[in-house]
Amino acid sequence: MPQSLIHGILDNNHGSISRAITLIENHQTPPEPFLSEVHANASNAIRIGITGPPGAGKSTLTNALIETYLANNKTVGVVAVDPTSPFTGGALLGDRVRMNQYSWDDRVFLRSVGNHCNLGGLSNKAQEIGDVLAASGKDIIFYETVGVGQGEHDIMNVADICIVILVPESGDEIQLMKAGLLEIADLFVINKSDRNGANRIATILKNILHTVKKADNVEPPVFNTIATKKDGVIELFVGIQNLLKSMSINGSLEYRRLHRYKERVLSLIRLNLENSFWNTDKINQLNQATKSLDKIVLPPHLMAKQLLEKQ
Ligand SMILES: Nc1nc2c(ncn2[C@@H]2O[C@H](COP(=O)(O)OP(=O)(O)OP(=O)(O)O)[C@@H](O)[C@H]2O)c(=O)[nH]1
Ligand SMILES: [Mg+2]
Repeated sequence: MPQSLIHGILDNNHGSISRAITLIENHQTPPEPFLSEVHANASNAIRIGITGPPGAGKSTLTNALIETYLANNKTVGVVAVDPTSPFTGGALLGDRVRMNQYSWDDRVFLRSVGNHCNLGGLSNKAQEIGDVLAASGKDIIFYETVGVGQGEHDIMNVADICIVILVPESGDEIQLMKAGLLEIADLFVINKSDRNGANRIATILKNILHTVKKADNVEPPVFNTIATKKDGVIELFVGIQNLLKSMSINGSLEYRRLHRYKERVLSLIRLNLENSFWNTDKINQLNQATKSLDKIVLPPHLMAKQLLEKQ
């Protein structure tokens, strides 16, 4: 990766940012000086995860929040992660974000990425992409991802705070509990509050949050919005900023960032060890041994031991 690309990113050149993200998406590990430069310049951005069911209004709400952050002199990057599409280099997924009014605005950078069926890999990439955006000077980075029951847990590991968006139709008490959303949400939004049942679901949710305390004992606030009319967006913005402030004071923001750093190191080590372990010989041995069920003679732990001891 040429030095000019790094300079481009640090100068907030959106073409350079885009090229760097494509390199990351295409599994090309950027060279060490690049990563160091990016990391050295990437510490201050706030990373906000936004998840919720398909069509809940995540993009519309993100769009409205972008406007509010811009009005408060903050610059914004958005990474929309589409768990149903493979990586495409970002070109085809653009319409999913539906925020093209910012194409020529150098205060806002938007990018869609696919999932590539590998959430461990995805969260590393999503973090590297976040680092690039942070190094370009973006103050706020949104990760939008469709919450379909599991993937959001992984993508949420990349954010400082997580916003879960529900709609009045999001179901009864039991469904909310089952969805496992309580543990990941720092803040809830009931969007489409122009529809029937918005107050009802907000009340149910608040009751649940009051009785089921999270590990950190903090009760996530609940906001009602109508994203299409920008109703409730200022209140949500203030809620986010207050949450960040209290997390910064009580140390949980620092704790999460440290945890994230450690997880990244651990996952890179895992990746590295696996890559250096497997060679054609070992892959062949495992494939031979697992050709059919009646070919299997060793219990799994002995098979693993044999492979581990192989030179
Ligand atoms: N009535 C109503 N419609 C809304 C509201 N917010 C968003 N919508 C509409 O809901 C539809 C989906 O909105 P998106 O913002 O694309 O939802 P999304 O969650 O990003 O969707 P995916 O990324 O496809 O999962 C659009 O037609 C929006 O105009 C709202 O507050 N009220
Ligand atoms: Mg969307």
